Amino acid sequence: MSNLNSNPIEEKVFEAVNWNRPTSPLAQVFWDQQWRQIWFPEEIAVSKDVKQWQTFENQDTYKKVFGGLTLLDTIQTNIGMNEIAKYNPDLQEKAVLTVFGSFEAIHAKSYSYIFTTLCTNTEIDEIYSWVQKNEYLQYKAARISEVYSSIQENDPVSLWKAKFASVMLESFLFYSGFFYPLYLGGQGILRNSAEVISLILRDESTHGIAIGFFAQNIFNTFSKELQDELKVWGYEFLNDLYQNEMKYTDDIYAETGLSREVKAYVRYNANKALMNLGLDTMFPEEEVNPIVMNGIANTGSTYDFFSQKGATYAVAKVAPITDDTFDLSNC
Ligand code: MN3
Ligand code: MN3
Repeated sequence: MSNLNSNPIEEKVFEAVNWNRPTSPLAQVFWDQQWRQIWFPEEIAVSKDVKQWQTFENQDTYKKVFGGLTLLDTIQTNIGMNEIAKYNPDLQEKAVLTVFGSFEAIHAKSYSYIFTTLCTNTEIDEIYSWVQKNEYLQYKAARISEVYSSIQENDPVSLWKAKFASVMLESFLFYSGFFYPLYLGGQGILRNSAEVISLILRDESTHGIAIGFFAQNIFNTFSKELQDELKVWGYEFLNDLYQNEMKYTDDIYAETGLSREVKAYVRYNANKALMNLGLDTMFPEEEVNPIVMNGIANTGSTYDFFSQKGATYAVAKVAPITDDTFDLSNC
């Protein structure tokens, strides 16, 4: 009973989220956008891919790609969004991050839906066991999770680092995996599975931009000295993950002869991740396979992001995200 009479000075005051007074400039916009994008894997007829799958020659790479993506989305659900939302001081951003976390759970589950449609139980068990054994996959999971798990209460530096790591995961590290279904889907191969990936990719684009924006808001409060120090940390972190990603790509794409093209796409997305964080790009511009670049444009949906701001809520059939989609200068 003594706890009830503890010193009032030590008592935590619980604050209620108040959406009537904006406390984070774009929280409402990101909230609306994420809900507008709601989708479930079962809405996509992956079973139409079964026939092509039976004669598809690079099943091994395809399964590994999806196994790797499942691990990253599992971490993003259970550690990433949970930890970042927990320590993020702004209550509106916290709500947005929690919603993002729910979508991560949908992503992680959607690969299982594809597996269960295309693969036997034995094959599925083999993939999940491969995930636990692949050193490059485990390495990136460990590096990202470590930053997520190091956030301290009332410590904006560790929170910024976690948001940096989240953007690395969502805008950069997923793309060695996204490449393959987009590359195939763009050529009419396993198109329905590619459609699922394009829906995940659309969510990740929103997350990368939102979390990058939230990270920039923290970064801008730091002194020039601290910013410089954190930039060094950030580029080193990215470079370490990049070296690992090159080995991962060689490992899983060996049988396809596509490694070189996947790597170009990975570098392109590493630059995009840096841009989301308001930092200078790191890799020179190079050509990316146009089939993959058109991967999301081919999904046949239509929609426009910020132009719908303030419009009546509608569950629209949504569409490709392009470089112009999240032009924050319009807000
Ligand atoms: Mn995800
Ligand atoms: Mn995400």
